[in-house]
Amino acid sequence: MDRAVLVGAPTRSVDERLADEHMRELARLTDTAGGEVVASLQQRIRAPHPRFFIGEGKADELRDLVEESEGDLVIFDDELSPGQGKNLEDHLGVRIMDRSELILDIFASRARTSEAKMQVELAQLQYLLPRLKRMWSHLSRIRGGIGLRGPGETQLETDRRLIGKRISALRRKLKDVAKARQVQRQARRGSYRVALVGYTNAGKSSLLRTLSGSDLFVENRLFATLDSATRSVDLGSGHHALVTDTVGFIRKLPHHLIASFRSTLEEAGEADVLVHVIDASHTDWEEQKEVVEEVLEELGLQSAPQILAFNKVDRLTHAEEDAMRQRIRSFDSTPALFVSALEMESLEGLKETLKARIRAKLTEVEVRVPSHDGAALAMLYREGEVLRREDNGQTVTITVRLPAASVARLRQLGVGQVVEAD
Ligand SMILES: Nc1nc2c(ncn2[C@@H]2O[C@H](COP(=O)(O)OP(=O)(O)OP(=O)(O)O)[C@@H](O)[C@H]2O)c(=O)[nH]1
Ligand SMILES: [Mg+2]
Repeated sequence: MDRAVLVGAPTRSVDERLADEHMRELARLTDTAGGEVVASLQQRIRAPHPRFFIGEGKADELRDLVEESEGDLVIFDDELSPGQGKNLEDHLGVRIMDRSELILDIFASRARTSEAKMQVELAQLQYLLPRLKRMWSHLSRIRGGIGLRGPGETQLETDRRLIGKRISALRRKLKDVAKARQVQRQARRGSYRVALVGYTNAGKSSLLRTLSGSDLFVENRLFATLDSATRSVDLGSGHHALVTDTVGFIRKLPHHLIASFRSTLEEAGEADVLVHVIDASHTDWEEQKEVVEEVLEELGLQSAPQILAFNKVDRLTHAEEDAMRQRIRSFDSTPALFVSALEMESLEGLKETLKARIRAKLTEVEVRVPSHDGAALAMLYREGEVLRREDNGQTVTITVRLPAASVARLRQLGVGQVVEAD
């Protein structure tokens, strides 16, 4: 296990409490990556120093600290330039990582599907390319996914040209996968689609697990989920939604990662509504919420319809919950709900809200079908909400609320007579 020394260098404008929280988060990331935190150091800076990011005196102090604590890895909370990384490595004599690299490393060890693996590898290679000189020494330590150690690829794959080639190959393959997924998505057209987004560890997977009663990986570590998973959720009264769980966001998410996960996240963009899951029990939920909003903006999703789900309220006292409701009221007009992913009953409000949205999208039509057309009748009951039914011998007249796609299909199939009700 790596013995890690953490370094934070917040600018003077960041308040104390937040700066501490950022260090705690870096420690959690280190733990998630399998490292052990043996020491940490902070310096307030006005602006990054060109040579070491932190000041030169502080860099000497860091060297002593590394020695004292027998650290073999130094992790910076901020992104280092290739030059700074190299200078620090020379000065300290141990491996240097920055936050981006740490996150990439976690993603690499956690990616499961081939698509996620390719996305992470692409991001890693793009990060690696300008830092090749420094990386050369510890390339072999980068775990999984990077594809440099596959069979028959044992030697000099680190060459820039080859990495460049690999990057284009990955881009091509990912494009194909994205295309295949689009076909899959088209098959889902007509269903109401919900995407769960939010900060890592907010409880997205837990929420979907409870809503759908299916098995999904949940863990009290960062980035438990890297691959989006979609489940059908029964909302009651014959309504269903397809709910997608997505990768969690984090402060200073490396932009290469956002770029390579873009196509997976684009799926969120096609959803009818985004449910933004917030860990209400986290002291810094407001900052986390802002981070998520920033990433959504980067993905061009800032104006997608949203519902805020304040999760983990089981951990709040009534007083805390009340205070929070007050705070939220002052925000904006985004609908907000309090839930606990661990308690099914607390999710009723969310289900009702989704149902109301589905209803608002349905078109009410009157359909007259021959009474022997069992298939058509079954379809109406399956896909819609039947409001009235009149049997008059040869024909059945059904008033039903249907998704637009079903109405179109009825017309296409020429099933009976379809009249839009008003
Ligand atoms: N007390 C409490 N714990 C919760 C609740 N929802 C989730 N958790 C816990 O929070 C941790 C993270 O839950 P996940 O569902 O894995 O969170 P996630 O948002 O999917 O996280 P990533 O996949 O890492 O982005 C787990 O330990 C859950 O058991 C809740 O409503 N109440
Ligand atoms: Mg998850």
